[in-house]
Amino acid sequence: MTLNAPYDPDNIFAKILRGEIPSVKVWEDEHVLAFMDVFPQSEGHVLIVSKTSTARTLLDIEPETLARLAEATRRTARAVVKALRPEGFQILQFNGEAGGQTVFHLHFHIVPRWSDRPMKG
Ligand code: DGP
Repeated sequence: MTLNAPYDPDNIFAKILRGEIPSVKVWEDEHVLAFMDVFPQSEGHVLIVSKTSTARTLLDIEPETLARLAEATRRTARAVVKALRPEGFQILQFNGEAGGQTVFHLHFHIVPRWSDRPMKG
């Protein structure tokens, strides 16, 4: 799958956004949805997606939409830190199959980290 392949409206996150498959939502507004990752790399692993954009990767998204997504990611990270008290956290974002991306609807990961817990990802 190349970086500039067309957006597939049947990708898993598009289905989640349409309510066709369930997700555990942690936060949403009209632009953004934050939900739990089903294959968490650590406790509290959250994904953030745009509800309006059909960007597959960071290269496709409009600056204004990216700014909204980034701020929603920071807001959600604050809530995760408050709730779980990790010692640190990672913001991950993968682009293209060779870049580790498996779901081709642009998203950010928030992965809480503790020094005494092994890194799964
Ligand atoms: P990435 O490699 O950046 O494309 O990450 C995709 C993430 O999506 C991966 O951590 C697992 C997660 N994921 C895959 N399928 C589902 C699903 O059906 N529901 C949820 N909540 N997460 C999913």
